[in-house]
Amino acid sequence: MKKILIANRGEIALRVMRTAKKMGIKTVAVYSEADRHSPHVRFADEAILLGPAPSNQSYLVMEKIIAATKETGAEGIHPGYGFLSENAVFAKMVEDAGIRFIGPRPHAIRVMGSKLAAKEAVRDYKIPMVPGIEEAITDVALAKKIAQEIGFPILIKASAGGGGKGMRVVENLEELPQQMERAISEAVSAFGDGSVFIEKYVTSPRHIEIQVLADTHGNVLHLFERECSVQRRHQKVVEEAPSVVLTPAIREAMGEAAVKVAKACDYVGAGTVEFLLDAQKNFYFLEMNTRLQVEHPVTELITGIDLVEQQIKIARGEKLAFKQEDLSITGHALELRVYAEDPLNNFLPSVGNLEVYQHPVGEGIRVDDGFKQGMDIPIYYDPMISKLITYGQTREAAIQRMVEAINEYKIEGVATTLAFGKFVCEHEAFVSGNFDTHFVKNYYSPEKLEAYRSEEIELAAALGLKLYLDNKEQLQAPDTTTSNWRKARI
Ligand code: MV4
Repeated sequence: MKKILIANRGEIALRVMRTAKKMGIKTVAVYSEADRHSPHVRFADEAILLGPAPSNQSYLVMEKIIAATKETGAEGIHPGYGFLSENAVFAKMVEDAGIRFIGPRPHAIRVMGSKLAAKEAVRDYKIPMVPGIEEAITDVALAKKIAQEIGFPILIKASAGGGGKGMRVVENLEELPQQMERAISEAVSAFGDGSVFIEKYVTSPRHIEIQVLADTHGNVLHLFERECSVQRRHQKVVEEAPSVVLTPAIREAMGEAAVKVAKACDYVGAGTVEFLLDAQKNFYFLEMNTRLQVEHPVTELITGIDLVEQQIKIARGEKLAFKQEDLSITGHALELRVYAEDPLNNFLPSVGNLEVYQHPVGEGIRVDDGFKQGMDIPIYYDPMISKLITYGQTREAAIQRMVEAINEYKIEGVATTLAFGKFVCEHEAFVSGNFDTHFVKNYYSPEKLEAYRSEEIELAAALGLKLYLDNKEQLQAPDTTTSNWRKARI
């Protein structure tokens, strides 16, 4: 592959192009009318306009992307995340057009796109799963019987689900019929597929995912875990690697389970296997994401492996150049997603002009972004401004770098989640590592953020005063007879 097209925008398009350039591969950007002046368009060797700003007229139009690939002579398509990245129809269309899809085969995307199909695919692989059923259910009487067998609380989940849609916790028999009806109708309207199933509800889990890489020669490896428990309404806030709670034994067992899941669907490329970890440290397979994830940089920092480079090499048909034994974890990495959203106003998107935008730079700091100062943040797409990734030898060092780096951002023109991110990173529960998927719900409120910020201002003022008082003596009447330097030597 000498030239690839990146079917995406923003930070991930840029991030993919950077690695392509490093590998000597030419890049083709695609863009919508809202993105004419975006960095990903400028960075690419060539760029093709897709159409109007709404993604269903640009980034989601499969035929236009295939046409742009043919027109420019690109030999592969990298889909990034979101948009068409987990669309099996698109992956098939790309293949049929004689273009390499830099990602898994349509079969793996299709199987993992359905939770029930995924359960069926891994059935013979002895993967730990939450107690529950493996077929869609419509009959309320049968659902009641199953719920009683499993024991309340139960969770009704949509097979086609994602982002928590079509998911309902049921505490007792009485509320089951209504909740089931709601889950089904939500699933029908969101996915056009009303298939739901039942699982035991794991009440306070941690969300831990394993990065996998699989080549076309049957080699499958894992690159350890990412801890993604800190999320807000199924939107991840802070991700880290490694997780503070995994012992080497659990890590190995989860890694092996993830490799089996990948094998069960003939996976090729970079993928992520999601698990729940309960309070007793039992883990259960949830689902597999068949794309490069937003939070992949934390894995890159602790393993030293460029995941996009691996994706491209795998798509070229190369064998993985390392074995499981060659991989190890060095240091600790955190990622904070910085959004143009107002944490004091229910995280309402705060689109507008990035009048001032300066991000931190320095050792142990990586910023993946797709904006420049002066640009507008369009209303049409995800309002993520940048990903702030920090690295340190220890978790404490990575957290400290994160807090310092947050302080170094200068953003004006839109509200951001930076202060919320700092609140999280300095929270006792986060620092101690003792948290689960309910972190934000349990510990965050706009009032707490306000209190935290005024405390911070008071602390800064007190520190300023102390410094002033400490230095006052020296700052006062200059001693003309003996310099301080001379005094220090005496
Ligand atoms: C669960 C669960 C508890 N018990 N399944 C949320 C989205 C989808 N990927 C699966 N999800 C969950 N499945 C059982 N049996 C709790 C969640 C869940 C969750 C999982 C990971 C990260 C954040 C979450 C927030 C709420 C619920």
